[in-house]
Amino acid sequence: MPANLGPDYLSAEEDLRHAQTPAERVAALEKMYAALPKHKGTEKLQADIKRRLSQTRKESQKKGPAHSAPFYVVPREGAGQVPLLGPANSGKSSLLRALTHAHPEVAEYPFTTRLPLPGMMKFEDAGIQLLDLPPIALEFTEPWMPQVLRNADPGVLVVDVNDPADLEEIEFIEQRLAEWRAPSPPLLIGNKIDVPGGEDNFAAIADLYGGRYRCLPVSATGLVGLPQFARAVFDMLALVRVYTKAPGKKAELDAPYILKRGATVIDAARHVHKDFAEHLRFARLFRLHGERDGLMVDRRHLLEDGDILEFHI
Ligand SMILES: Nc1nc2c(ncn2[C@@H]2O[C@H](COP(=O)(O)OP(=O)(O)O)[C@@H](O)[C@H]2O)c(=O)[nH]1
Ligand SMILES: [Mg+2]
Repeated sequence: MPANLGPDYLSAEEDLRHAQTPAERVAALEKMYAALPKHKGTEKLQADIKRRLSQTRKESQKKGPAHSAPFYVVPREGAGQVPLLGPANSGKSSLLRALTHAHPEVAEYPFTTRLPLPGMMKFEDAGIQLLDLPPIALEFTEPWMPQVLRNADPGVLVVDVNDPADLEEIEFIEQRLAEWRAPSPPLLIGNKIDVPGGEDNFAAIADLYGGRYRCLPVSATGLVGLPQFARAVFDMLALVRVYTKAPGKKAELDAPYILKRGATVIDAARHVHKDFAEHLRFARLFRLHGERDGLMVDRRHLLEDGDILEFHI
């Protein structure tokens, strides 16, 4: 190696050693090249850096780091995508089966299904996608799991109320989610309350975890608490359902527009039609059950679940 490499070159080389991403490597290599004295003695080195630069530039234009897990997404459908999280045998697949038309394998899961399985759960007139997953377990986690969870909405934690080991898993699962930068579940589902002693076990769990999670008792196979489950998941997603109506006509109640809580009249207008949003003067607000009939509201008015809007442009 030629002796006359200055401090700039050496510090750039140091940057390269610590670079975490292709973009950082490109930056370091560019600095090295710039700091390199250009003469006969460094020709080989110049060529070498140029070659690595062009290679790394190509890499940095690809999506994600070169050695990451294969890109895996479950296409979103409905008002939310809610993963079922929990240890093995807590009843995640049974819940999916009870609440959707999906047909997950029950009982043999840890060794059979290796992919997330979506199913559409009905909550009144809205559809919410549930994702059945293999357990988050100490021994093994699917490489695609972090990515799928990061792209999903917050999940629900499903435990078997009669299995004390499941409670120990809660900490472990939360830890993993934090490592993966995936959202923490706001809802704890205590499953299998049909088993003798199950209700008492659930009460004890709710005592213990009620401060941290909203806790809900269900029986996936006994079909107990399932409507409450659907409502709790809808609440967790913090959504509002909004309907529209043309002046002088009846409201269109077959399919709601679904927006995030906090959305306003103008957000709803944008959803419905670009022209409404651009030319909106005001809206009239109706409710499913008739109170506030036709109240005039402006574009900043905060929407509530069940609002019916009549746009005036
Ligand atoms: N008694 C009872 N058994 C259940 C209930 N839900 C699931 N199971 C049983 O628990 C076992 C594991 O269920 P599964 O849905 O495969 O759990 P997963 O591993 O979390 O997907 C199966 O034998 C189910 O039949 C429930 O609510 N009550
Ligand atoms: Mg399962």
